[in-house]
Amino acid sequence: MRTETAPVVRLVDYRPSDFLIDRVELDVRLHPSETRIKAILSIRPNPAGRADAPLILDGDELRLLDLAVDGTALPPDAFAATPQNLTLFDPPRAPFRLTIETVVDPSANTKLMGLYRSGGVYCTQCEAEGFRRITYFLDRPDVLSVYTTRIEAEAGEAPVLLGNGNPVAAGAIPGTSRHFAVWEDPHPKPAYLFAIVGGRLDRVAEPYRTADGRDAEIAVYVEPGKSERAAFALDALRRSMRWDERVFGRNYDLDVFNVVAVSDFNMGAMENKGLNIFNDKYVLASPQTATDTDYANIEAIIAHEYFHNWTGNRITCRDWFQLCLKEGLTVFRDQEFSADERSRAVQRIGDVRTLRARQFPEDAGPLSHPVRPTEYREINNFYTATVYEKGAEIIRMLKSHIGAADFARGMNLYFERCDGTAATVEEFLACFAEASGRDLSHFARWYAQAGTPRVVVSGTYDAGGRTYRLDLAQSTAPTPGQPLKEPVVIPVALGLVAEDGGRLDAHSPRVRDDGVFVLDRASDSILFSDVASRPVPSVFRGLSAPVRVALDLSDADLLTLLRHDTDPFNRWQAGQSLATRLLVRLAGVSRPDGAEAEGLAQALLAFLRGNAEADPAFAAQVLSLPSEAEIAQEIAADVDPDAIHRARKAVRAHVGGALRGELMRLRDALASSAPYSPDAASAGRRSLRNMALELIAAGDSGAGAGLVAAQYRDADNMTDRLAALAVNAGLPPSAEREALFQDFYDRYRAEPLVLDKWFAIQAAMPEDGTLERVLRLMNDPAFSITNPNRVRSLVGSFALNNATQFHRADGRGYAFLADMVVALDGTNPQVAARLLTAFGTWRTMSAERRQGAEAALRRVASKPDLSPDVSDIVHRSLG
Ligand code: 0A1
Ligand code: ZN
Repeated sequence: MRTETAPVVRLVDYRPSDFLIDRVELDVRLHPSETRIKAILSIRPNPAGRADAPLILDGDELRLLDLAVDGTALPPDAFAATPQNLTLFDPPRAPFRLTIETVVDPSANTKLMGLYRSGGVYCTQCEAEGFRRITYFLDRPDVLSVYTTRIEAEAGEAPVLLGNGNPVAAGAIPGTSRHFAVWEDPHPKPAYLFAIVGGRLDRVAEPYRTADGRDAEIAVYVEPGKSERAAFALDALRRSMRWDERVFGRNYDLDVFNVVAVSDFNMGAMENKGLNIFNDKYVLASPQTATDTDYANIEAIIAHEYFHNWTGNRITCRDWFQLCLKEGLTVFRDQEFSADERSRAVQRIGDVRTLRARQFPEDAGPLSHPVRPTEYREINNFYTATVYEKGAEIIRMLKSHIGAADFARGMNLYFERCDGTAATVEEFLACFAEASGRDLSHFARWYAQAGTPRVVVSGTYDAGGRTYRLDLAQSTAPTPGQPLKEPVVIPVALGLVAEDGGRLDAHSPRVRDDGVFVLDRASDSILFSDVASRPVPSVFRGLSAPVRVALDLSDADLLTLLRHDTDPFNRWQAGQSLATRLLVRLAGVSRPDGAEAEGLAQALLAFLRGNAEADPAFAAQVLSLPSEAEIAQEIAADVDPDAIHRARKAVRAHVGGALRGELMRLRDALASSAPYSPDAASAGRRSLRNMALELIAAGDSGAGAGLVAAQYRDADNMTDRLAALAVNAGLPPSAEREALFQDFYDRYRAEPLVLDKWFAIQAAMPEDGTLERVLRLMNDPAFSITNPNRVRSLVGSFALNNATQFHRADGRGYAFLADMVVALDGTNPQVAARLLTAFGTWRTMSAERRQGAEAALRRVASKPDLSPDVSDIVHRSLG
């Protein structure tokens, strides 16, 4: 076990490694409890390092069996081995070969880092610092090596043996029941991209010829009997590869590309070179077991991991502070892929919803950090929404700031210049500065400054002078360690909309032809001339920067935008702003009157009549009210989740009642008798039908119950059946309601990924008995505390999707989560630490809730032997 107070690692302390490892030859003999690893490392002093330094290799819970330098055993006083380090006090100052033999126990590895077993399959997870749990190594991303890996196992236990790179040899080991495979990866890579897999797996595969003429085979490996559920992932992989060729000019660079699905995995998936390992939730899909959302997630994550082959693998990170270099850029790439494959507007709305739901609160709370942090105690805790999602927003802004053509030139320069290296954010930005001929030093502040900027916008029309002035002012609140903030470079995509929806030919020399104005100081104004009538400003189209916008438009102006804006994102935003304003107001009264939602209801009705059938996916987004968490963010202090829930419920009930006729009509019009297809258009129709069901039930639970029962029974796919079950969860308590849950359980008792949905829906029920329900479900045979997907579905859903019950005024929700974190910390600290981040908004809650949350956090902090992961989060949360 590592110690509780891990030392702080600082960006300013970066030094090149004193040694380099050019080649790694591994021989892994798989065994359930005693896997032996022989590593031969070709080491040389780094000319950029210190000449007289000892060689200190990283380890983590390792046991050394054997050690030799150039084939000769070392005298005991020449080295020291602990579970955490292997030190050679005075290593050769010329190239040498170091042979290390270690032994590990994959079955006992509950942290799921390094080599472990998942459902009998051997697999590895090495990012960020897992390779050191396999052998002693310079486990840092700027040490790049070529790897040859020999894997040996019982042929019966692990008939499939996979490694990075290309397969070069395989066969039985005569006279034994064992066999072996040898894999060679010609591309130098850091240890975090190493992977092996061994097990019984089924395979689906197809040939792939790259645009530049390489013949490769792409394959997906899954649990035996599930190969039909791998077809969609394989299809998504092929489409991702074509897209990267077409849009970024990137070709694949090995003879095989393998994806393996495992059922125990801490994160979503991992981009190991040529051997991606996935949480099976993001691979397996069939119409009967996966929802439209699952299909979309699978497509996006398959693309994300594949795109890492260039942004992450061919060009990797110099150190972990540069994590956004690969993650922000790769998220941007996968978002663009999904936008091209599906609907750009709906994709953007979804991405912004995620940004606001996860990143904005993170950046407003105690865990706020810059996209490129300057220090960390535990790197696992920095795989955050800020690094990923805000990191992607920075790339999006970079593109709009310098323009698409210069952005493309900059990307090409980056791929050319940095290929094969471990790069920094500075090197990345230098490519775009050079390609565009612009100084990006001010833009770079986005990487260093934490917090969500707030931009206040106001407009003044002068009818006599036919001018319109927009005043913009930016500010950013202090964040931990950053009391003072500077202005950042904010691209503002904007336009003016005439009150009657007609065209307005307004001009300002400060707005570019593409409609972007760049706000790069604390405040600025734009003067438009030739403005024929009072306009309605449409600002931050497509949310052109990750900021909060304060623009006090009247309800009438918002209705104009909802009706007439040419930017679909801002049409949607106008509806959300209208609803948010109402919900915040109603959350402030003890008995919210749903009738106050009549204006909103009429606006939505008019919108539906004009748009629903033309673009159902978009219409579903317009109908979907801001979440309780979004309303809480808007209120920002002394939050009472019960009041927010009541307000939202009243508004939904009124809207559902007022729109009932139109919603019923739409449900019929959108019904389909065609067999299920996961394509975006079909999914869009289902999403609007199911949104309609939700609203109808909110308006009239009796009518809702009837529709729910029928849809649940008749559904031929998981999307519709689960949507019915989710609406069922919101109906008043009854025996019928529980019977439906029981039916779902009985149908899917053999399908863990489907039961995860069942756990998640129940854990999110906004009623008093939910905590008891969750405690009961933890004893269900389908639940397992060692499987991260189960834990996230039940405990994670309770903490993150159930504001009224997690933030119970009596503190029992907090106490429960604290108990879970403490219980899990002993087996899987990464999952425990991630659950604990649910406390991130505790300081914004009402006083009694703050008390309960603080007590729970202090109780966690007081436990002896906390992991560095949990210790880091709990202390920052309290700090
Ligand atoms: N690089 C992966 C994310 C990842 C990070 C750490 C892990 O360790 C448990 C696993 C995966 C990605 O961006 O997909
Ligand atoms: Zn990634």
